[in-house]
Amino acid sequence: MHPTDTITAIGTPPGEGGLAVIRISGKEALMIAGRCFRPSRDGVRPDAVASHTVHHGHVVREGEVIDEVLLTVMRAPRTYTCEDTVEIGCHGGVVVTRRVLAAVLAAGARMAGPGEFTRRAFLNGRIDLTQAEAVADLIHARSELAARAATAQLAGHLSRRIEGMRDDLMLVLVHVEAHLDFPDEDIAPETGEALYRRMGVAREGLLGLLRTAGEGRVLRQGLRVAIVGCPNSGKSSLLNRLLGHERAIVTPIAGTTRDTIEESADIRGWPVVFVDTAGLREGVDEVEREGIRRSRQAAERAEVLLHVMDRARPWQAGDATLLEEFTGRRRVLVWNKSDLPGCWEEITGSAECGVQVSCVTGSGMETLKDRIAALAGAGVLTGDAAEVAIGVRHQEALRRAEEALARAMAAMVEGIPLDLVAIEIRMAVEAVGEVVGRTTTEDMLDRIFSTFCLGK
Ligand SMILES: Nc1nc2c(ncn2[C@@H]2O[C@H](COP(=O)(O)OP(=O)(O)OP(=O)(O)O)[C@@H](O)[C@H]2O)c(=O)[nH]1
Ligand SMILES: [Mg+2]
Repeated sequence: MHPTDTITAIGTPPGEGGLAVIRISGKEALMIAGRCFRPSRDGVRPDAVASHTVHHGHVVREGEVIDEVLLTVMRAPRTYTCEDTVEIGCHGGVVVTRRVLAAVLAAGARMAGPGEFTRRAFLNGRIDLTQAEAVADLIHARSELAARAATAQLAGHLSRRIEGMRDDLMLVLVHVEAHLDFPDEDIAPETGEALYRRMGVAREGLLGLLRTAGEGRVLRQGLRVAIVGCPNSGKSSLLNRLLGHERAIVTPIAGTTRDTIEESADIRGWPVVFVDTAGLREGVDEVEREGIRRSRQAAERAEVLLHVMDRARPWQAGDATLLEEFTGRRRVLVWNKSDLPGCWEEITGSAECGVQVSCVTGSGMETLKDRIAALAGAGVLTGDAAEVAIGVRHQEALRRAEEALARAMAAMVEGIPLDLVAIEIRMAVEAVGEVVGRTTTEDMLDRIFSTFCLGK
């Protein structure tokens, strides 16, 4: 379980930059660094210097100087992985970085797999599984709220909730199992009731966490919002406005957009993936028909639709058909071109109130962004995301825990033998424990860490 070899990888993104960092972690890290580092001051040896110190020198390989570097030496256990760690800060060129890495590999380190440094931090007990996952969430965060939620998870907010819940369930389990040792004695009614109440509280806690799954998913994957409507209604103009730059081509010609265009944006802190689509009408030519097929596909895949309508031209039969096509979907009706005289009033009698906007003047955009943000969150997370929003893996395990607990509670009510109740409670304890990684399998860890970047 506990790895003993020494791993290395480039910790910074590939490409050109001012600096790059090559990490080395493991028992031999200081020795390996010593083999490829020539200090500027005589006598500085990575395995002899004090912990958490920085040293100037050169990386050399077979006598050849590869780069001028700063070497940071950090001894276990106060490091990211809890192991001896060396970080080499070198120049940020693609080739020079690779050559420094090659020198470290030649000195005896092994190339790290994706997420292997974080995996070691987990295996060495510095962080639990939800915190390890938060590292990946933080790196991939595409909005401010997403980054803040990941930081809170990394700080252990979710871990503490989970551990607290697990402790409560353990207590119940211990009580129930104690009674199993005396099969002739019935559990006293008041004890039974107290246990049942405790289980109810734990179950409420589980349900509360499960309610954050929707927001957790949006924070991690972004809310998919398709911009749909008739040709020329201003869909591409709206995309550009929401992004704040001219991403899509806008012309007065109906049928300008053919292919779907996807772009991410940060809307009131929420990560949102906007998809601009071809205007929906009877396709004129083959290319446009294919575009329209893709529009409908994008609309289907989206969680929210922005249905754009041009109020400055007379109402047409097609408008009603489209409104009809998307009823029942989570959508915002966007009445565009409010800077021009309107030809028709908003559809009245509909409970949906639209948002009046102008892509030319920008009026109404703030209201529209508020509406999109409101659709992103179900209101579980507040503005400051020091809260918890669970991910898909957590959701799956917690749901299993909740179901087992519900069965245990039902069994108690029905007077089913206590050993069966205990089995269900044990299942719940184990499922909750999986979230923080108390019970893991190699497979499960492989799956989690394979989504990490190299060098993390
Ligand atoms: N006056 C005014 N014109 C607008 C507004 N929004 C878009 N337009 C104009 O409407 C025309 C069509 O805009 P687009 O954004 O290309 O429309 P679209 O819905 O993407 O059109 P297709 O890609 O063909 O389906 C362009 O000439 C825009 O300048 C607006 O709010 N006010
Ligand atoms: Mg367009």
